[in-house]
This record gives sequence, C-alpha cells and structure tokens, in this order.
Amino acid sequence: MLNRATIDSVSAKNPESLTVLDREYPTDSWMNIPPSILAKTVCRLHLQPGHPLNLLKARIEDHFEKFSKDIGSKGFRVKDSLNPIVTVEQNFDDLFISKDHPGRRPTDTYYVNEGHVLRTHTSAHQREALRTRDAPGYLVTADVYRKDEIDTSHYPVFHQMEGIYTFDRANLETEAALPASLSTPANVEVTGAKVCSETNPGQDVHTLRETELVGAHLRTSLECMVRNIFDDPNLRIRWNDDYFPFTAPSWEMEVWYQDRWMELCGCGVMKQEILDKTGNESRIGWAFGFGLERIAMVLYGIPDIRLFWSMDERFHSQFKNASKSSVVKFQPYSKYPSCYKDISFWCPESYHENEFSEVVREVAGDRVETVALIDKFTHPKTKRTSRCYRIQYRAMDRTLTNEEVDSIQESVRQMVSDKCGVELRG
Ligand code: FA5
Ligand code: MG
Repeated sequence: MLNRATIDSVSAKNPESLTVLDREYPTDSWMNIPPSILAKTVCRLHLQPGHPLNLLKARIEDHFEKFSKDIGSKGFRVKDSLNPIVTVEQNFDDLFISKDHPGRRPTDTYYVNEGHVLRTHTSAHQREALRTRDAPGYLVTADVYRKDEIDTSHYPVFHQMEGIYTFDRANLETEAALPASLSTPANVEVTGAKVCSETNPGQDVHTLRETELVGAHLRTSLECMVRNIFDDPNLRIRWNDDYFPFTAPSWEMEVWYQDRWMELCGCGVMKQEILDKTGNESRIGWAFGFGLERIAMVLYGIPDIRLFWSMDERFHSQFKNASKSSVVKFQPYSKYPSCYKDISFWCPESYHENEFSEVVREVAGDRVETVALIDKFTHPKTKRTSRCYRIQYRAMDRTLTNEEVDSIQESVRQMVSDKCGVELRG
C-alpha cells in the first residue's frame, strides 16, 4: 500500500552509484531512473523458461537456424544477455542519431549519468556484435527502455530482437541468391516492396544492384520468418518506406492481423560506415529490429502488455509447459473491475506528458491501466494551458478497494504537483 515513505523513497536524492547486473555505474544529476524501472533490469523476461517471450524468442531462433541451413549459411549467433546500460555513443552517436533528436531527451530516455543510458533499442549493440566477426549473422534479444505514454500496448520496458546479416561484398551475387523454394508463394499478398526511391535512397557507396540484392534478401528472410511464426501461409504482408539514420534504404514491415495492419519491425541496408568501423570493410549487410511483445500479444492472444510482468500463476501456468513449436492461446481469467479518476492541472511551459505518465506509474505501479488526455485548453488571457487526464485503475489479480484507489489518487496528486511543477485544479 502506498504511503508517504514510498513517495519519499521515490523522490529521495539519487544514490551516488548504482549496480546493474554486477556492474557499478556512478550516477550524476542526469540520473532519472525511478526505482520501479531499475527493479525491472534484473527480470530479463526473455530468459525466463516458460515465459511467453522466451517461447517466442526460441521459436524465432529455431526458425533462423533452419533457415540458415536452407540457404547454406553459417548462420546466426545468439546474444541475449548483454547489459542494459550502454553508453550514449552506443545508443545514439554510433547510429548517427543527431544530437538534437528528441529521443535523446531525458523526457524520453532513462539516463544513469551524462554518458550512460538504459538502451532504448537493441541497435545499440550492432557494433559490438559486428566487431566479433565470428558469424555472418547475429540475433540480439534484450529488454529495452523508453519513457512513454500508458495504455494496454505501451509499457516503459519492452523487448526487441535485432537481426543482422552480412555478406562478402565481392561474392554478393552468389551469397545473396536465395533458393527458389523460399521465394514468397503467389498466394501471399506482399505489397510495397520497392528497392529504393528518391525519398528512400540507397547509399552512394553501394551500387543499385547491391542495394537490390541485399534488400531482396532482407525482405525474403523476414517474410519467411513471419509466415513461419504466425503459422499462416496466407498472411498478408505490407512493406512501407521508413527512415532510420543507421540504414539506407529503410522499411517497416506490417502484417494484417485481426482486421488491421500491425507494425512489426523496422529494417534496412546497414550504413556501410558501421561495417567499415568494425573491421568488416569487405562486407555489406542488412539489419532489422522488432518488438517481441507486439508479436507475442497477437500470437498468444495476450490482451494487455502488463500481463507479461504478472506474477499470477493463472498467467504463467498456461505457458509453463508449452512447447516452443506449438502456439498456446491464452485463456483470459476474469477481468477485475476498473475504476477511473480524473485529475486536472495548469501546466508550466516545461511540462512533458511522459514525465506525468512516469509519476503515475511510479505511484500506482501496474494498478494503472491507461492514462488518457480528455481535455486541454489554453486560457485566452493568461495563455496558461490546463490539461485534464482520466486515469483508469485496474489490478490484474484482484478487485481494488475504493479506499485504495482514493489513496493512490491522492498520492498521484501530491507527486504530480511536487515533481511536474503543475498547479492542481479542483
Ligand atoms: C527501432 O527501435 C530500430 N532500432 C529498429 C531497426 C533496427 C531499424 C535495425 C533498422 C535496423 P522502432 O522504434 O520503430 O525502431 O521499434 C522497432 C519495433 O519495436 C517496432 O516495430 C515495434 O514492434 C516495437 N516497439 C516500438 N515501440 C514499442 C513499444 N512502446 N511497445 C512495444 N513495442 C514497441
Ligand atoms: Mg517504427
């Protein structure tokens, strides 16, 4: 139950250092990781036997192992235990993410100190994987951290898998040729597969033919993967142009699932400089990064992203003994009732919604289901802006009492006014 002591511990002065997976990092005034997020760094759900994310990871790794055999390749090396704290260089600079990119702001990213962050994507490990030069491919799975809004499909910690594959550039025609048996069958609708265009250009250092070959190999590899994982030979797949500063050209892949297009991953032809700087000057390659929760939610029918973090036996018992080759469908146990409370306040100019979400999450933990902005207006004279949010509370494993919700809401109000510089209304 939340009390003043909990609030104090959250707003307490930062410790001088923190230890994550046996490594100690000094902290400084940049440190903005709340205790609830720090606690998640040890969970590594993708490594917990019988966890749906672990099942899915194993399923994809198996697929790529078989796929490598089919294409006569030495295959993919698996990396799944890399420390979540990386340098700002690894997470941003090495990937040519500009200094003023909003993703770098402390309102979007968790900093340990000025030079270290909790990785925001698995691409932070591209160079480290490539430097080992011990295989043509890598599959890097990890927990990633982003400050974000709150709803049933967003959580500040999620899991990504990065795939990397490189070819000997001098031998590309042969190495990138795929057996005809793998080409996407005619009954699969694939749209938007373009090589490159004025708005999604290739790199000057690559010939059009190289871009074509690497792009086609990437797309076929991913198409085979999702057809296999979803076990649906008729899956509809759509490619859209995308932009990432570390790939060119870049695409995102969507699949048609339950009556809507769902984004599964971003990908592209790797920037040659990344290969050149890691001792792979003679190679050319592609990379992709997709979200495991997105796939697991639809594949296993898991309706709420918080369930991955649930301790409830009724959740885990359904996956514990599942084999990775079969797809278990989650049977929802009864949903407990929810209740909502509204909060409205005047915002300072520096107000940032992610920080508000974080305070709510810090106070209410997984008892908060969604936070939705329901009203916003600017006072015509003072030009001050007021926002009103509706906070939906629901526990996954029991009914919340009125007193408990009232007390959480009161704590949210206190913390928000202390930490976000807002002036509460009503
Ligand atoms: C990236 O993170 C890039 N690093 C991907 C990449 C890798 C591009 C290699 C090129 C080469 P993006 O932010 O779009 O891109 O996230 C990739 C995937 O992670 C998304 O397609 C989605 O499946 C998943 N994802 C992103 N944000 C969330 C979230 N808040 N919750 C759950 N899944 C998410
Ligand atoms: Mg994207």
